[in-house]
Amino acid sequence: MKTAFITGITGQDGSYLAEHLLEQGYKVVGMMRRSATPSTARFAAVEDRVEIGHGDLLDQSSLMRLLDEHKPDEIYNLAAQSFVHSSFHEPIHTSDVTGLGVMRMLEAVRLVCPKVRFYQASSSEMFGEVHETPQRETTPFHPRSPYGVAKVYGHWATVNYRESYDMFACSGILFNHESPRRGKEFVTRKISDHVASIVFGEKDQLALGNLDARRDWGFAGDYIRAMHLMLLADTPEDYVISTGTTESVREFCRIAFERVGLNYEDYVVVDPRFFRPAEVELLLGDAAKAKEKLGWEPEVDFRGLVEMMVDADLQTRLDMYKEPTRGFLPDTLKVS
Ligand code: NAP
Ligand code: F7E
Repeated sequence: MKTAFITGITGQDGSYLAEHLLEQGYKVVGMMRRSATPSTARFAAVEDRVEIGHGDLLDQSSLMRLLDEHKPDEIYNLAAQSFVHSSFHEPIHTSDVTGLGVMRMLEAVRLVCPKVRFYQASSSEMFGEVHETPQRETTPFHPRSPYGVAKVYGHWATVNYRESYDMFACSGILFNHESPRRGKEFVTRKISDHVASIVFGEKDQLALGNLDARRDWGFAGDYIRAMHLMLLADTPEDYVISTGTTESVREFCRIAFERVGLNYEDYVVVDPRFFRPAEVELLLGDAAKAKEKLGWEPEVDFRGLVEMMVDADLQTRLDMYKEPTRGFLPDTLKVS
């Protein structure tokens, strides 16, 4: 039985990846950092099948101890301070975790288990102020936030360790991917959660920042399959993972409110607090290499993603309130 070691197991991607790898017959070890209120909610469905090891990307010795203890075949480095907006408020912390944390993982691998297959969670935020559209593996980087800068560092550290030490190290340049398990600070989940709150009378409006920003949004459940495929390939390479479509925040709002028979213009207000010092205006990925070499393709389209997220947040409220106070509910929801 192969062992997979996942950092960031409590996050959105960590939970989907753990489920996927367990289905594929892996033993899964997840790294969790100490917290006053530890949260295993996202991977609750498989909690009793995941082994937890305590460690932190800020603590080199914990990483080395865990790799030595568990001797994994594959490592997925998903842990990061991943919220771009916060990276402007906590640039040093973000650099330490999201940038230097990758180097700590790579050093732990080099010293403890150099034959392991290593995946680094790189990001389309590295393209930032884009130099070409669509963005592909060869597009130059121009990050627009401390988060993006830190991810560029982690990306090149991964490439460098592959070239210097012949390690099987891959960097997945993933475009935005979302799900009902997305944190509520990210715009997609903020919108779906507010739609449900508005329908059930908890809130009357939704305050957002830049409605014209465009993203290539996919479903997290599709994207974690690509991570696994990268580590199963014959050679370690870097891949763009994206849907090849781009939509605005405004369009996400329009479809989300339409799902419950409401007009987003009646509820969305623009609040300057949610603007960033520098913005990434447009992202659109070209995942042709992943399709050709890994056979990877996304299964959920943009509308399917929006409706999945809105429905999940409605379902949670429906279980509490039974009746909506505004709009209507999709037929597929179930009253318990
Ligand atoms: P997420 O939900 O924010 O999860 C981040 C994870 O990192 C959490 O488990 C968090 O643990 C952990 N973490 C944070 N600081 C840590 C530290 N010092 N030591 C150990 N663990 C730490 O992120 P995600 O959406 O699943 O994304 C997974 C990875 O892909 C991240 O590296 C992200 O930057 C990258 N990425 C995401 C996207 C996307 O659209 N989702 C796109 C491209 C790349 P706590 O629960 O303790 O906070
Ligand atoms: O913002 C705009 C905001 O915070 C998307 C992370 O997973 O994907 C994510 O980073 C867009 C931006 O994600 C609000 O200005 C408008 O243009 O959902 P987001 P992100 O910054 O794209 C990349 C690929 C990652 O790697 C990151 O880890 O939406 N926007 N109004 C807003 N954004 C937020 N959060 N809140 C608003 O009210």
